[in-house]
Amino acid sequence: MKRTLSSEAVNPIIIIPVYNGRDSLLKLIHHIDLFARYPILIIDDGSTDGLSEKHFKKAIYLKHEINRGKGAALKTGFKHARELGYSHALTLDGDGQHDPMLIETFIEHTRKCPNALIVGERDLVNLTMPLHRKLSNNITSLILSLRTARRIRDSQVGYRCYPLKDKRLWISIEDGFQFESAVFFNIAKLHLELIWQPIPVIYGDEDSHMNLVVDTLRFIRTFFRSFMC
Ligand SMILES: Nc1nc2c(ncn2[C@@H]2O[C@H](COP(=O)(O)OP(=O)(O)O)[C@@H](O)[C@H]2O)c(=O)[nH]1
Ligand SMILES: [Mg+2]
Repeated sequence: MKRTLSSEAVNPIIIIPVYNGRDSLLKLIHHIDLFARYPILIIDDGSTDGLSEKHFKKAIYLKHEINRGKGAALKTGFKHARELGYSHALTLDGDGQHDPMLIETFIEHTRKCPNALIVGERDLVNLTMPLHRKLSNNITSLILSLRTARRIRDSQVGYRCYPLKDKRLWISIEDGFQFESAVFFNIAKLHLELIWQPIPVIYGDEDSHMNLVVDTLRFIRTFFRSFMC
């Protein structure tokens, strides 16, 4: 029988992984403060752009001494949040592509279904996204859907709300961008519920840190690993 947390047990923290994106991160935190009143945990993944603890009055700031990847940063954040007693982690990208106005909508889903993973769903067909990112997002979403026998609508999006209680959801060998795709294998294995929340994505002229060749090869490795563990 699935164990259900009561809604009073929902005690979320916002986690933002960042790598060399100081200015957009500071702008984002200012926006979050306008829309949501949750504690914020920043995981600085070895930034070299001068980001430091002194930039934050209220947010908790943790730093990896060297760049270890988005997945590694998220896992550091989840572990820390869990140790501090938080039940859920709302994650969003530090580059301002995720609208903080929707944080409360994600948390509302979590309050109704505390064991579910809530995932943002971008319009991957019509979105004005760089072509290689659009292709990569659509192809990995299709492959993951076939592999998990679940409809994976947006496999790489970073706007999510994770339940932290059962570590098996977010313990993964993946340290890079593939972490967010690998989580869907865990969802399928654990038979957890997935809730999709449509989100707009604000694409400006910022670059993607993803490398088409390297990250595609890593995704293929993630796919094969899913048969082994
Ligand atoms: N911790 C960590 N986060 C990263 C790294 N690279 C990117 N990010 C974060 O991941 C988010 C998504 O990366 P981004 O390059 O914007 O990807 P895209 O918008 O999906 O093409 C960024 O906003 C950062 O917050 C990294 O090396 N380490
Ligand atoms: Mg981005």
